[in-house]
Amino acid sequence: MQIKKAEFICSNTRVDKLPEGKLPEYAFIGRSNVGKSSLINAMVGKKGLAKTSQKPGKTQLINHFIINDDWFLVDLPGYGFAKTSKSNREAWEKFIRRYLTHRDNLQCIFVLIDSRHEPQKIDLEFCYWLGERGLPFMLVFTKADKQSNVKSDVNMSKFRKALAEWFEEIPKCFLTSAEVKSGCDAILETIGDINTRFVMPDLTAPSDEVGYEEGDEDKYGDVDPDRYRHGGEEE
Ligand SMILES: Nc1nc2c(ncn2[C@@H]2O[C@H](COP(=O)(O)OP(=O)(O)OP(=O)(O)O)[C@@H](O)[C@H]2O)c(=O)[nH]1
Ligand SMILES: [Mg+2]
Repeated sequence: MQIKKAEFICSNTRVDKLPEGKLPEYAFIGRSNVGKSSLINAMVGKKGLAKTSQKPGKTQLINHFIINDDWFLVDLPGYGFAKTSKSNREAWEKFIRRYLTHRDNLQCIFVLIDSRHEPQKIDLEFCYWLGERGLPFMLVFTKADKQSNVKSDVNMSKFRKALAEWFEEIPKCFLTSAEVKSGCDAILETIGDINTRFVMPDLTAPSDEVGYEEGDEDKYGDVDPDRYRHGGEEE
């Protein structure tokens, strides 16, 4: 797929304030610092579209980008960010999980995994969580330029093997590097394929099932959208 246009739309913490789900949507998720924002920039060929940083915890909101006026690409905050309080982490997890389970136009969740490491419990558990809910996902191994292909292949195989204990069918895997832009075209081809089969969800269905609880909004009170909004300078 050729990328002709890639634009930032908005940053959110609330599922009921997201852009209307009329287009197919794809989300990037994974541990903090795994390279989600960098890979989005590499895929669309626009450095600085999604904000990146050497410090984990850069992306803190649900960030929507529209690609070719045709589909949404979503950059999510990373999980497993150690430098935050337990209650803050739980609040984040809650809003991300709510997004993943309530976004009807979400076609595929790309789970990013650092190809340099052996399977990590936190990544495996997140995949199990998606599997239990029947949410469609694929695996994207990142930072392949940092070690030999042999090492990446070994780690990818180990991860697939660990998943095979739980899953009958192992999801599709991609090996990527944002640095040398490898693996990006394969992901874009897959997205292009899925786009051709997209059926718009019933947007008139009642949206009162999002399940907000009183006071939820306050839990995200320390998020300053101006600080975390995308589209600014790369650090
Ligand atoms: N060598 C190399 N470095 C990468 C690659 N992808 C990302 N990085 C670096 O890893 C760091 C984290 O990248 P980000 O894209 O900000 O990671 P993220 O997953 O969006 O992080 P959070 O938003 O904090 O969850 C940055 O210093 C990037 O330059 C890659 O493919 N190769
Ligand atoms: Mg990020």
